[in-house]
Amino acid sequence: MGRVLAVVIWMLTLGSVSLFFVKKWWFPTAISSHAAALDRQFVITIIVVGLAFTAAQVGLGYMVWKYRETSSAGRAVYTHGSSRLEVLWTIITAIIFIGLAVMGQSVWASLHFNQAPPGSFQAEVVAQQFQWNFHYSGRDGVFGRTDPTLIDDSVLNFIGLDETDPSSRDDAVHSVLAVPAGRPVELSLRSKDVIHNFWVPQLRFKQDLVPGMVIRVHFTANTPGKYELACAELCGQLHFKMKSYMLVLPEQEHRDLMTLPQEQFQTRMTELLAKYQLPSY
Ligand SMILES: [Cu+2]
Repeated sequence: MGRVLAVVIWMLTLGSVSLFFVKKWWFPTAISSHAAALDRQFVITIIVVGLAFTAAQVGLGYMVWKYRETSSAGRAVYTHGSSRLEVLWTIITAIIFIGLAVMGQSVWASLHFNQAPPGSFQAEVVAQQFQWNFHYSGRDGVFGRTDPTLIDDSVLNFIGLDETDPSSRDDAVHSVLAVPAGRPVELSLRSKDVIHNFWVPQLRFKQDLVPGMVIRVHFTANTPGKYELACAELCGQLHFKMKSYMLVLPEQEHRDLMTLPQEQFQTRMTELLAKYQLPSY
């Protein structure tokens, strides 16, 4: 029985590790400037963790094989093990994992701690159960005033836009995010109710939207196209419906869209959504 168990352990190990070599299930192609660095960090981590996992499982199988029950085996004896070895491998593990964290944090910090480059395209994001609202500043580049007391979903004023403010006249609000290709984008993320999470897999980051906070993130998307945008935080019963799209548009097409008045903006957005296809996985 011991031998069978050892072989099962080895087979499971081989099976699960081989999934990473098949490369059938992997990330969708990345489209953002920082994605290569994040992917590199991920691959390094998975190799290190994969080696440790394989070594531990092979060792486990070996022990199960070697110390299996046999007719000649005597009674089991208790052993405390080796404190020196325990200290040693704890230190090695700590060095490896802290090392990985330090290596990864520079990529992470460049996204989350640094200011967005000047001239970034700005969009305000207001998440709610269960939809995304993207607020665009329109032709004047100035966001109209918003006020939580003006929020009224029944008249489709999801973000509380103050219609009496002159800068809000050319603003547009849509459930789809449209960003320019090759230009830095800064999003200001807010939530009206519970914690949501902004996630476009091709951008390689997720960011929570927390009620009462404005969280800024920036990225540069380089490949024009249509991408799925999901809420990645279980935010209620209809969480699964909280999905939308991110359109990455060539700069001119994006500029044209942003200068359209509200009604034409909606129509153009529908056309663009039909024009671009989702990437195949
Ligand atoms: Cu959500």
